Amino acid sequence: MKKIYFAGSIRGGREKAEDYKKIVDILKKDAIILDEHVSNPKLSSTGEKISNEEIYKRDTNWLKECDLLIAEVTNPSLGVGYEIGYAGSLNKKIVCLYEESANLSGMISGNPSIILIPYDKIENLESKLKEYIK
Ligand code: 6IA
Repeated sequence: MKKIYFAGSIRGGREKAEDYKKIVDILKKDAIILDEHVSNPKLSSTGEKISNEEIYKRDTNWLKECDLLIAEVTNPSLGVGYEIGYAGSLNKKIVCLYEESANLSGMISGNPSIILIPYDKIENLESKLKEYIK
């Protein structure tokens, strides 16, 4: 099974946390998810008891290990943007999911090597995602 690093906003705001969970539940059927706790709605923006140094080290190691980065980018997050740039420098495949109404950064929407998947409802994402995880 492919290893997927899932990225979603934490300190950038947890408004979409329930949707991150739904997305990870879809992905988990066919892949190993690294950094799954990003999708835990119970993790607040003041969240986990782990130091910033440990977060950086653990997450950059997972990014090196993953086959694919899937980021939900509706809610802008400095950390998610950093992870996308980091994964790009490692030549990892990158998929960005976002609500159609999102005002996406040009650094994401203008990057020809990022696969962009706008969606109206999470339920309609499953078939699109399957293409990339198989
Ligand atoms: O800038 P943000 O916090 O929104 O960045 C979110 C992204 O950075 C996520 O995709 C995560 O992979 C990573 N990240 C940031 N914080 C954490 C974390 N604990 N645990 C795991 N990954 C993280 C944060 C706890 C903290 C709020 C006390």
